[in-house]
Amino acid sequence: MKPISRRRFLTTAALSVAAARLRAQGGTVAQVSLKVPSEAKGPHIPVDFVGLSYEVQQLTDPSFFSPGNNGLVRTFKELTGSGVLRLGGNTSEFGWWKATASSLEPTHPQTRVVEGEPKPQYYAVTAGAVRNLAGFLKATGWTCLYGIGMGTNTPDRAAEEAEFVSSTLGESLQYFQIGNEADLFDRHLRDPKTWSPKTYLQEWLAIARAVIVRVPNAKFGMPDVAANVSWLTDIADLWPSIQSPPHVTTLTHHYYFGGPATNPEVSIPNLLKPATMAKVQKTADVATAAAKKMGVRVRMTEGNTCYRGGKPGVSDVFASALWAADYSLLLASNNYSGVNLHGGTGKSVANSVGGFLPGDVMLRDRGESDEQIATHPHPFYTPIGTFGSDYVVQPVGYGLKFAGALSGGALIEEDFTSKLQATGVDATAYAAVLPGGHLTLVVLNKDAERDLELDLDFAERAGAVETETLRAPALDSREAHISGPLDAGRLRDGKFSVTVPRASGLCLTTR
Ligand code: BDP
Repeated sequence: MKPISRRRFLTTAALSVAAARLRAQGGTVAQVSLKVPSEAKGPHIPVDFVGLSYEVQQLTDPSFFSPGNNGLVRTFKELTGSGVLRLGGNTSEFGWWKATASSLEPTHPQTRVVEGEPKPQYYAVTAGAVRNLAGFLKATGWTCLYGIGMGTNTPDRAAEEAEFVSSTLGESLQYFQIGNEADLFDRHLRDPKTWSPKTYLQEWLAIARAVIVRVPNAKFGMPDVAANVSWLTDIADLWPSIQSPPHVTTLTHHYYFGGPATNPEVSIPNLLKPATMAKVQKTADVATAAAKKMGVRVRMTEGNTCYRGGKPGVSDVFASALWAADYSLLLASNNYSGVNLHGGTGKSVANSVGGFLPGDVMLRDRGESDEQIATHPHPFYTPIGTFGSDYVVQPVGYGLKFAGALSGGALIEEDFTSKLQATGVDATAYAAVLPGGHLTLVVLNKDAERDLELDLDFAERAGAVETETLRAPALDSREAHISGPLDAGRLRDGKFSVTVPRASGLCLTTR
């Protein structure tokens, strides 16, 4: 028998104590051996994979996305030094380009008032707000996907706005998006009898062509559907029939796990269970096939745990951090160019969903006082919470940041997740080789009860091991912490053993 090394003995001893303690608490431990090859044959994750999504309404306060808004600049940089800010949301359909102080608001939008959709009220976007946005992007190192409305816009107004935005944002502008969730326009903005991917495409082309007249090198992402990814398939099928098509770089869709807050299906166990990610995989299969057909990238441009502003106790707790990390990395492994989780100020999102957040009604019904309600982030799902003049990264934001550890890397094509889940543990794992050659493995143990003891085999690799953890006292704690990187020792014959406690994430790097 091979003699057990002192380190291995100490680690094993410590683990047995931990395991015994856990068993005493009613928890269980699963032991899994994983081989982690060094060859990265999977998709390359862009350095700027991680992104956020905000409402266009946010631009009505030009001091928000501004280089002088130091707290927000700092918090964006805390999430990632190179992210992508997407501006859109339901309020983008009601944003109007106010070119000069004397520009007149368009006549009142003719829409049907529907619960959960924005009220017919316009939001002015001014040159000052766009100039400040340019400064904000420079200060943060982020780029922008800029949303121009379609629902109540005209090709002329859209083109005028695009011209100013393009010249002002310069290199910080990745592309324009025209219209938000057009697959839902039949609810309140268009005639359900005639609205379809085909009629959408006609309207979209009229605006895109008007934009190209003023911005000849304009790039676009589309169709930004809410959920119906079959629109991507339809568009990819229709695309070859378009003469001199505009330069579309990305097919886009949104994703909300469920909603609204009153829906009992929106729960921590449902959010974290493997079946949830199996559904995400199905959507990704449809979206990536359409993108491949069109020869473009695919991106999830707006999403989160629970639509209509999120659900307290699910969207604003640690479970959402594990969900965000897992969701983002699953999309990365499907070759998505990025993910933008939606958030912003409470007012902007309340405006986007008809004036109030169902989660607030829920808390009031439960007897929470206004002071208690104010301690929750608004909207409940926002990655960055606004509390007065303070900006605070929320659990879902920490999950996104944690997933960002693999940005810039090339994924190792190995189905670690199936091996982990074969033991009955609700855990997933992704590994990538990063520029510089080091290998990083992210393990997300979403299981509420079982710890994971991992015996990792990095084959012929040698070197030091560093670990970082994503943790909180419990899945329903309104907090999340990333600690590390800590020096965790060295690989021995390419091997390393480590425990990933239930409800936690581990990011392990071998250098
Ligand atoms: C999306 C909308 C966005 C909303 C969000 C929500 O695009 O404007 O804020 O849902 O319901 O569908 O929370």
